[in-house]
Amino acid sequence: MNKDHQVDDNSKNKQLETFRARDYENPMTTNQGLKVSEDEHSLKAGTRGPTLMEDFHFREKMTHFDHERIPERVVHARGYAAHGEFELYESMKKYTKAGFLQEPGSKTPVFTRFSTVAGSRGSAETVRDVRGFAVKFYTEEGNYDLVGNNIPVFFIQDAIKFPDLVHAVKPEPHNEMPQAASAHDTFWDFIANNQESAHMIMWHMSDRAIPRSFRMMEGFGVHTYRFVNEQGESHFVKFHWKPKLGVHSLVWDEAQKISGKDPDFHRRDLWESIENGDFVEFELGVQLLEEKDEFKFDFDILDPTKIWPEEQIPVKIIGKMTLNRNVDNVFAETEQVAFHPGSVVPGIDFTNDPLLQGRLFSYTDTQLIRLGGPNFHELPINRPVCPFHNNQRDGYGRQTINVGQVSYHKNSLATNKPNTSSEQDGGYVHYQEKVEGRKVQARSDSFKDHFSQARLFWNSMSVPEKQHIIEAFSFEVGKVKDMNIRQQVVDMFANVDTDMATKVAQAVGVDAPKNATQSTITESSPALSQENKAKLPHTRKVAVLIADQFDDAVLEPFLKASLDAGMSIDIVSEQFGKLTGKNGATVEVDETFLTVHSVLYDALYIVGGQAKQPKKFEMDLADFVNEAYMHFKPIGAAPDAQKLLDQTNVKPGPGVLTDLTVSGDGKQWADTVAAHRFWDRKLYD
Ligand code: HDE
Repeated sequence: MNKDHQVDDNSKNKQLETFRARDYENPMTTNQGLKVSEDEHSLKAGTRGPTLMEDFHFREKMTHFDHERIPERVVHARGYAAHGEFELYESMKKYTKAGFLQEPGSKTPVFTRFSTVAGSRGSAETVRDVRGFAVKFYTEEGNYDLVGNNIPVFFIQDAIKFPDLVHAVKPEPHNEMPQAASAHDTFWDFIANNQESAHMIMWHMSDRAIPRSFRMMEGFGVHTYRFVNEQGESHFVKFHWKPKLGVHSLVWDEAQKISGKDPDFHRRDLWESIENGDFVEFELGVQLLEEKDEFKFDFDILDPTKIWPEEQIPVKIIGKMTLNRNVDNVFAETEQVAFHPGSVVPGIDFTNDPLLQGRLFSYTDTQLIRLGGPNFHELPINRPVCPFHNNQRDGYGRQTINVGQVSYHKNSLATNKPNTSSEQDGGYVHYQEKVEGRKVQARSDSFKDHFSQARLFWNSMSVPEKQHIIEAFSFEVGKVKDMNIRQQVVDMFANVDTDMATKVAQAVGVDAPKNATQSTITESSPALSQENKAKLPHTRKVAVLIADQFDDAVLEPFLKASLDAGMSIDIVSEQFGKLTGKNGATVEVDETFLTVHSVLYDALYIVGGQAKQPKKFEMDLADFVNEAYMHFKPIGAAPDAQKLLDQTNVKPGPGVLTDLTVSGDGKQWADTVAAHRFWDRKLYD
């Protein structure tokens, strides 16, 4: 590797430090550095007179304000990000020469932005949508961007259709509704008429599209990329991010209510975890395939609507990303970060996936309009940590002061500097894939099976997951006004599962599908079900519902055991202030029934207080508890709380721990909280 490119682990943090402006520690000046004497009153001709043009400070301040906004991202506008590091577990030398994948234990700074796709920048975060999962690795050989999603496949197979997909899912142009939602006519019209979307839609209707937290969802590179090693040998590779906390979701009713109660639910969750020191961990996995095996499967490995089933091609875990620092300024970092799948390093290369090929054009193009010109790579968050030199010059917002006479290649005046580097010296050389063919506007026949993997996904779901998919279809298609589109959707998904489509048809009031040819796939892939992922109590949010004269003998050990298990606790009551227990212990109220709601918590513990509570407390508590019960959440109730519990809809059964006193490590409670949802709870019996 080129020696000038070596940087240390903290390089990104150090680099950013030089750009941090601690304005709050300094006297106010204009942008020209002039100290300001007055910032409350504009310059006027007399206290009641007109404002004068001469007031340069007023004009500078107002002009800057008038230009504060930039265009939001055309997709993925609503996002949130954090800094961290990637640590390699195992050398990938055998497969790739990428510098950051050589030495076990080596660390690379990263910046990761999660996002929704369809909504605008101010939209709610818990909508049903794909989540973006974009990671920028600041490597010593330049920035490498792994720009992925939380779903491993995509809606379309060729990038030329992306504008159509996005136009269809965005709010309808004539009335700009609905915001951040796919439940409307144009989206489902697109789906029914572009059946390559079938597999993606199964994921989109599943619980994956309503994650509980950015910290609890998987990430996928989606496309097939290439690893290339020192010897020039290539392997196909797919990338996976596996969250340490397992994969968890909201329930749909809850997700919709959170959109109102806390539209910032996901960013708050990420921000608070990092502030609390609960750093966010994802392991990086790769699926590797030898070049000779390219045609071994019954799907085309270049088709982005297909997964490589993990049971056939195992995911090899090679490292871990830890997000451990929140941004200092959301605009400067999260909003101005510019990802690009074409930002690669030697050892990582592309394939002919037609979706990927189109993306390689789109991402630079979009930054030009969004970030106002060709110099966005100079913004602190986008700067590589290694030096960069070339003959590009000028343009809006240029920050580098290029010194010297020469800005062209080749030259003799500067001894041909900046000079190119050979492959041995770290120069990027494209993989010499042999390509031949006629120029055609067509798709390979091997891309034409749209339903086999959609059915593989369906077969892999647990009973509750299948039920959620049917309910999601019924909601989404039920919002479609055009009955003909409803019918087309039902007919399309009968190819995946006729019984599922028939249930949706009943729910949305159209005919059962006729002449369906359900896919004959009988296999399943257990890795696709969320039920089979890790379940931990760590960082689960628990609300303790409590009033004055509470049973302190019960509360203290409960709090200790829950905190020891890594849960986070909010004391919730009718109003803020201190509550006093029967034995004189006191507890401070964190939130009230007005400021929070059960949808914002993973589990409840009902402690109550003195025997008779005001009616309002009882009603607010019952509302809180009933909702959590409907959302299949763990509920514990202390012995004193039984009377309160009797006034709710809660029945003894799965995930309901009555007469609960926690002692020691509180294993039963911790296991119950870890389970997250109790789908076999009978709500209506
Ligand atoms: Fe993107 N996508 N995309 N996309 N995408 C953008 O780039 C595009 C696709 C993804 O947090 C845009 O900077 C095309 C697949 C993420 O800043 C834009 C196609 C996957 C983000 C763009 C796709 C993604 C974007 C908008 C079809 C998963 C947010 C703003 C060929 C593998 C990154 C921007 C962030 C953002 C184009 C499809 C992931 C317009 C043309 C497939 C995570 O350039």
